[in-house]
Amino acid sequence: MVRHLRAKALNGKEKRMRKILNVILSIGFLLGFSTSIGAEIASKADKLERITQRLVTPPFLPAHEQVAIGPPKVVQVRMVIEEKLMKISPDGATIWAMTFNGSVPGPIIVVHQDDYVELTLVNPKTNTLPHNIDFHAATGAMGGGDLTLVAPGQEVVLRFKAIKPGVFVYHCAPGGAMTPWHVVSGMNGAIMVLPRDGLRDAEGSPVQYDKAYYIGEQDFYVPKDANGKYKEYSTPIAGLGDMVEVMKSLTPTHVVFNGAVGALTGEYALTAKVGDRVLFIHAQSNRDSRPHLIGGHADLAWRGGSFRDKPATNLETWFIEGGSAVAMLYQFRQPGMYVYLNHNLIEAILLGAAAHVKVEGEWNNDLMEQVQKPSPIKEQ
Ligand SMILES: [Cu+2]
Repeated sequence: MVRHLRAKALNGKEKRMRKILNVILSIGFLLGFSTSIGAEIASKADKLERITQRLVTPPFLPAHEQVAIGPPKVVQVRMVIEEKLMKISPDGATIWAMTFNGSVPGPIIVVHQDDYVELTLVNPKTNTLPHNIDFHAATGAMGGGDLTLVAPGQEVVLRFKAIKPGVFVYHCAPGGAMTPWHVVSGMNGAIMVLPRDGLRDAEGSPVQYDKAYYIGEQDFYVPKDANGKYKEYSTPIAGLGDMVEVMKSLTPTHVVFNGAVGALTGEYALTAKVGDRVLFIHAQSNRDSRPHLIGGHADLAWRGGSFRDKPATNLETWFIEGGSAVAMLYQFRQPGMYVYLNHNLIEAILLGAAAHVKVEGEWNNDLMEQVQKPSPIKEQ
């Protein structure tokens, strides 16, 4: 699966380049995007109960209630940014992944509408670049991006109120070409803001899920050398120029689920039992996608990710506008191996955007039966 390679030491030239880049970024960011705040209204968060949410590695979700218990809370989370060289495919391609908490995508946060998210964002001094976070679920200051830019060796605390229920992406957005570069280097994730009284179906009746999985779809743009071999770099910044050229072609070399080709297939398959209602949260921070479950359907799909809207029903394929997340609920009715993929089949099969769901249970011949095995054609 994902193999982490050891970073090579920075040489003197790269150290100087990094310092210059940091200075340019900081100045540009302050001049170009700083938020001017006039009179201020006090936050009501100080009076609320505080809880800590322990974030977990995708495709899993942190422990959470589907229906909120009690009044809104302040949900404290901590993310540590990690730059690391990751192998993303059996074809040998590697990328200097920029990660929240070490994974591509970053961990999913789960709260309820009107809760406050209080994030401590840590950029350890072992990193080489400034980073920040833009939450599509937040209101103001570039989604929090203006208030969270941290250089290596710094941490920052941002609190925002989750006023809209739905699934949303978050991503790093340090400004200029840094923003798409960080996003396609893996620096993105999702947050689910549940309605306080839980999800509702198309008729408005409460609906619960038995399991939930979080899939982060990632387009990668890995440069190749003159012989067509994937290039590997000693630091993230060393690959910037080459990678921007591949990015500008708008042709990804890899499109994967959860950080690497095969990260959710075979022994890493998602699992369910016949009868389970499984919520799939699927995010794409940069490009469009069109998820499909081979052999199943979307019983309910919250298009655009808004839980305030009625879900669509019984879809064969649903859509993700680049820069958003979508939630889909499906009750498995038949056992076996399902493929959950981006139904651009070239992206799914040739570039990597596919997952397996292994479902256990009793086969229902009423839904499907092989009436005759393959056999020689009979004379009519
Ligand atoms: Cu970043």
